[in-house]
This record gives sequence, structure tokens and C-alpha cells, in this order.
Amino acid sequence: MWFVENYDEKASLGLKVKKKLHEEQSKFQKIDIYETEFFGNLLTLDGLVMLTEKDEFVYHEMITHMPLCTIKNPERVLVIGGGDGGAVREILKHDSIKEVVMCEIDQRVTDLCRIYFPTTTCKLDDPRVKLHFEDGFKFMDGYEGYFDLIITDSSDPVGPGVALFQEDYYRLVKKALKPGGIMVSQSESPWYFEDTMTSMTGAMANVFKNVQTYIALVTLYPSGLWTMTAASDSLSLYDFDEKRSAKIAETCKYYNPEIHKGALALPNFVKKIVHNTK
Ligand code: SPD
Repeated sequence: MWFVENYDEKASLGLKVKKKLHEEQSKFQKIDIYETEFFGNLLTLDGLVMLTEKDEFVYHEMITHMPLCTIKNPERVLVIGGGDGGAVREILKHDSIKEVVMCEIDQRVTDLCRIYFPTTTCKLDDPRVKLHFEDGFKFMDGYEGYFDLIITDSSDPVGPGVALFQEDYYRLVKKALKPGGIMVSQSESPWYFEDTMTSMTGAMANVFKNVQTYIALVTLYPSGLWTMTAASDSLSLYDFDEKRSAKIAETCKYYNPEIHKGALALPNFVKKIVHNTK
């Protein structure tokens, strides 16, 4: 048996599956969990790969440590989405963290990940973590000047995720950030989501002074060439704390100071797609 994700009828990814572990239609999306032959357990939402046990570290290390090693003394972080807990696990590796708020729209994702993905949910009960299950867009409106970092760990811009790729959302993010804060969003693949990348980085550039797209090689996402985009009025990912980055790297399987620098180097065709300010 094979799990197959189709990329717009252009290409597809196949993963050999041992068995299906769970299947349900939640209030928001179709949730499927499989045991694969090679990648451990696999979570898909509306038929799209979100993570496997074997490769999730790449995405979660890169969406957290790039911005966290750039902030001087990160204390308060908001994760919008991220119901599998992988981003929260990585954030808590930083000693300065006092509070991590996670707002996931679909509680079923977290409940099921607690059963099938114990290595990503392992830090969700840490006393510094506050979990909310509601619409991230509305939730964030309640905050002003509070977070050092806001991470949008969303699914793709279909279904419940669409609003998280638009300018109104980035304006709310800016309001909820401290003046010297930074945001990061997963920003899709330049091979299959060129228009999304152009529109979302353009929308960020309308709201923030610095917009920086960077690359993470996520094997099981479309094309494997995945991007994340940071935006801030004052911080630049180039100005990161190399010492802290090296210390965090001791706990990582992908991220390290060389990767931090290299991830910011964009191929020419990607430079043409995004609104990078630096
Ligand atoms: N095409 C897949 C994009 C998914 C990005 N988010 C994944 C969530 C992992 N925490």
C-alpha cells in the first residue's frame, strides 16, 4: 500500500505504508495517520504531508532556531498552528524562554499527535507552555506588544490555513509583537507555490521593513526545497548570535551556525519570486 500526495497533477510523492493507524474528518479537515515503512508515523491533513517522525526535525529546527538565535534574549513566543508540538519542543531548548503560547485551530490534531507522535508532543505539558484551541487570527487580536517572536506553523494555503498568508494577518502579527520582535512563517516551495510566495512576501513587505526568505531541505514536502520567511522592523537573520547558535546546534540534527548562514543564500530563480529586502 502506498500513500500518494499529488502536486496539482504535475508530480507526486509516494510513501510505502505498513498500515493506516487513524482516519477522521474533524470539524476543520481530514486527518490521516499512517505507519510508513521508512519514515515512521506520517500525519496528513486534507491529504497533504505535514510531518513524519523521521524527517520532522528539519522543519521544526529551522522554523524556530533561525529567529530565536537572532533575538537577543527571547522570552515570549507565540506559535500559530503547530498542533503537533514540534516547534514548541525546539523553542524550549532556549534557556531564556519564559512563556510559549500555542494556538492551534484543530484540537483533534494535537490530541491525535499526543498518541501517535510522542516525540513532537513531548514538551506540550511543560509549565511554560499555554495551549489554546481556537482561530489564531482572532486569538492574536487580543495581544499588543507582547511577543518576541511569532511563528506561523501552518498547513498549506487551503482550508483553515488561507487567512494566515494575507496582509491583514501580518498586521495583527505586528501588533502582537514587541517593537523589536520578529515573525516567521512557513512559506511553501518555489517550484509549486510561486504565486503564493510572491503574494505573501509582498504582503509582509507592506507591513515590515525587513523581509527575509530562507531555505530548509524538507525531504517530504513538495520538491524538497522548502522556504520560511522572517519579517521584522529591526532584526536581520544575518545578525545572529553565533555562540548561542553553536550551543543550540549540539541538540540539533540539522541546524547549526553554518546552516544558519547558508540558508539565507537563495538561488536566482527564488530571488525573483520573493520580496527580499536584504
Ligand atoms: N506542504 C506541507 C506544509 C506544511 C507546513 N507545516 C507543517 C506542520 C509541521 N509542524
